[in-house]
Amino acid sequence: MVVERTFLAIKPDGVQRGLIGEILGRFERKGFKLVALKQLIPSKELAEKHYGVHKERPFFGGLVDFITSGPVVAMVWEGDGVIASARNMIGATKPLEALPGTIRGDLAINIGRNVIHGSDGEETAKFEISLWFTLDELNDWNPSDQIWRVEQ
Ligand code: IDP
Ligand code: MG
Repeated sequence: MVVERTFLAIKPDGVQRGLIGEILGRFERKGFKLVALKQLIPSKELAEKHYGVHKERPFFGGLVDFITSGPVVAMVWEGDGVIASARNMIGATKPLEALPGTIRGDLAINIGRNVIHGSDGEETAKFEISLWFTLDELNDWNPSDQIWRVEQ
């Protein structure tokens, strides 16, 4: 069993719309473990690195302006299969195509304001966690109900 970690971030629209509790609650109830959490207004440099893979796309400038426009809630979540599972819980990039029951399917309508970011694979998760957090911000801990979360 390989325990994974993923990077998730509630984007400025999710923070401004008061959706932090709703979103955190979904990952908590699922059974994943929160190992890092902070609110910050990302610098342009951080935003450009984070979305570097999209730098040739026409929406890149607007995306960087948006993500640096206000507070973001940055998180690291841990658990079996958390990278793919979080992507499933987030839903499709285009909120109108995201299934009901997913975060974007339930809470968003606009591709440029789709509430949350989630790492899309193992390498991306590693890169994004180290971009947004220092090692000492990642907490190793065991929830008292851990026995109910993992395969026996
Ligand atoms: P993802 O967030 O589902 O991984 P990506 O394709 O990696 O989607 O795109 C990153 C972010 O860039 C999206 O979440 C969305 O906010 C924004 N984005 C992607 N495609 C478009 C577009 O065509 N117009 C405007 N914004 C876009
Ligand atoms: Mg992506």
